[in-house]
Amino acid sequence: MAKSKFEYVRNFETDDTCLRNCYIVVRLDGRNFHKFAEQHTFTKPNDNRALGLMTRSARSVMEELEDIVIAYGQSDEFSFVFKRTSTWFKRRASKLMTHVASQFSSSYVFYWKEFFGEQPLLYPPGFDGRVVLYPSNHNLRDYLSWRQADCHINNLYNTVFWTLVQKGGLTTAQAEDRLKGTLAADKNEILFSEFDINYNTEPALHRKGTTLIWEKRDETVIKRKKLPSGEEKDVAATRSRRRVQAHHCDIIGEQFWEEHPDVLEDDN
Ligand code: DGT
Ligand code: MG
Ligand code: MG
Ligand code: MG
Ligand code: MG
Repeated sequence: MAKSKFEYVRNFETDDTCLRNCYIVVRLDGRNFHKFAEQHTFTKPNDNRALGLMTRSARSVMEELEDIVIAYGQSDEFSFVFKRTSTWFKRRASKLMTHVASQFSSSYVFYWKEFFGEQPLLYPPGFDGRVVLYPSNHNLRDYLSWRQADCHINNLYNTVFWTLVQKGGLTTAQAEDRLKGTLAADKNEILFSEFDINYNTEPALHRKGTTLIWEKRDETVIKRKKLPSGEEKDVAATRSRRRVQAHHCDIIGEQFWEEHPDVLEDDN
């Protein structure tokens, strides 16, 4: 087919191919969720409906897009890790990032009702995205550890803050004042001695966030089979199925990675 004289404009596109061998991480973050949470009366500090909807949307991203080996989410953010050998969309950063962001956003709206019931979605939410490349398992694990440490720091602060307000009768300004300069140990102590709350027994979903990985499960299905004699018989068939499994556990230490050795590829 003859090319039009306009064809040259294609050359204005810049190359954004992600470096080979690197894990490609796409992190999404809710746009202005401070306001979104207020307007949709999210419970403080954690709204399980909102967290469930984030996880449902992330599951849809993993199921609909190729090559995501692990995802980690907390608050209004989710990180998706593409396997380092992925060639999906020729590793073009903009394609990967926009597919993740749009699949996630449409899922967030699509599944809203499953989590919020009749409470209306007041306006269309948006999510920003960024792409970061990590060249080694060590760097990738440090990235995920960084997000989980962030989850812990924020959740501990928010848990004490809202306990001081909701149960201690402090104003938000007083609670902020009270927590100024306190260390983690001080915050644990306030919860324990003043409110009888052991932070370590607070829900793991809130303390650890949500990690999604693929897990193989043997599934046994009973099928009715017709025998040559015309007689029917129930036959058990076992097949291995891949499904997205959610975990709310520590991913900073070794245990999780030892228990799931297939998530990361070898460094060499
Ligand atoms: P951004 O990301 O710069 O557009 O602005 P924000 O407002 O999204 O800020 P960000 O992402 O740093 O912080 C997340 C906000 O979302 C934070 O204000 C608290 C809110 N949020 C997230 N999850 C929950 C929840 O479960 N309950 C409540 N009440 N708020 C939540
Ligand atoms: Mg932000
Ligand atoms: Mg945000
Ligand atoms: Mg955020
Ligand atoms: Mg097209």
